[in-house]
Amino acid sequence: MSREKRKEQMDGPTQTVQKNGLCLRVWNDVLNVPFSVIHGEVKDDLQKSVVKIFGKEYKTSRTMCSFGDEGVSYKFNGNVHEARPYGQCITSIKNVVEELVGCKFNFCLVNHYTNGSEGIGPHRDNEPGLDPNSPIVSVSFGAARDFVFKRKGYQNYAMLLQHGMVVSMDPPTNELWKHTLPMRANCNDARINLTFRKMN
Ligand SMILES: O=C(O)CCC(=O)C(=O)O
Ligand SMILES: [Mn+2]
Repeated sequence: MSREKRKEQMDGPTQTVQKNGLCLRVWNDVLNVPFSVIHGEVKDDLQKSVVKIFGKEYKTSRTMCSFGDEGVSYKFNGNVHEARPYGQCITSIKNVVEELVGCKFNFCLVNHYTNGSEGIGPHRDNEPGLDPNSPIVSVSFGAARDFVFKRKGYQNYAMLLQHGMVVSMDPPTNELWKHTLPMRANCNDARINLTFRKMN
């Protein structure tokens, strides 16, 4: 990436959203990491996770793994994800993200969706230890997918998450709004999402 392009990105987000507690900063096409490179770094660590729905346990169709500073772990749906050390590619992405957003992160959750038959239902990131005062930053690679924010009594807010896009979900977004990656029958390609988080 040219110095001019990088400087332009460091000057500010491509788009900001500020309404009804939905506070987003969006940088388009800010990371020129090929899908194959990020996939190559995480593929051996990806595993299905177990979720509990009405007391019954199911395996997720998407696969996940996590990376973080030494000693950091993350509870997700009752599963403890021990953070593995960041690889080279995630380290370089983390450095760019921290510079863009202006915060430091100590944990990165990775989700891999094989195609549009895999998604994630409406939820808040409300796992114990997650710092409520820190942004949660989503970075997308591969297939473009719709991403929808929902809050009772308000109109949904939908956006398309495209390869190389960085979205900072700033407080109080995660407190007030749920987010979901709906299934899409017409999507045949894989997608990887990284979310950078701060755990206390
Ligand atoms: O894949 C995405 O864009 C969202 C992932 C997500 O919301 C999560 O892991 O909590
Ligand atoms: Mn989430």
